[in-house]
Amino acid sequence: MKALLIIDVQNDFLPGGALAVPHGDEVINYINRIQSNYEVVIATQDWHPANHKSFASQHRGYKVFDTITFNHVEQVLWPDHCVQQTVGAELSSSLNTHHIQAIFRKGIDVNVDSYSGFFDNNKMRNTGLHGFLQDKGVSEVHVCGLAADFCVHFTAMDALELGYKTAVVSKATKAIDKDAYMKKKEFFLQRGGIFI
Ligand code: VGL
Ligand code: ZN
Repeated sequence: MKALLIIDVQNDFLPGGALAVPHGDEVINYINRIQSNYEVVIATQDWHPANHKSFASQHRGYKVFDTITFNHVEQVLWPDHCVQQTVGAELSSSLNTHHIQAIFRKGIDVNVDSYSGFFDNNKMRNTGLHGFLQDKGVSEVHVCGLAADFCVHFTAMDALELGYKTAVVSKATKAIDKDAYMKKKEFFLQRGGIFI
């Protein structure tokens, strides 16, 4: 069984949003078109409390896109984004949600960021996504959505590590930082990931 994982197609990651991914809106039509090719379709939603520690606003003396270390992991400090119950956290109204069988929320723990749809960044907690896919008999996942260099990348890396045949859908993802994404792409390919 093959699953499509639609990562964080939320208003805050789209043009005009708090953490807008350049050209992020351009992936939506393509994602809508391919959904019917999959037996299983799920979505993730970045879902932060208003005082989430990944926000630069929570760290005196730091600004957006600075990097700090906490809980022994590197953390980029983001603008406030995808705050629970806000319009910015909603899935885009342009996304066809009819095929989506389940939505997995992440980044809920105030102290830990969660780029991957499977695990928190410190790998202490899982979202239930792996169990869901196992129950459905999924062996192959195709990952799309936003942003290519963060949540899509780390979801795809975890999928590989969990033993799924894993592809990133190139036409259905956009990066926050295209140049920095190059290195991450290499790493994904080295681990056995593919781009389709
Ligand atoms: C994301 C940065 C912070 C993403 C989420 O969805 O790629 N990036 N939170
Ligand atoms: Zn986030």
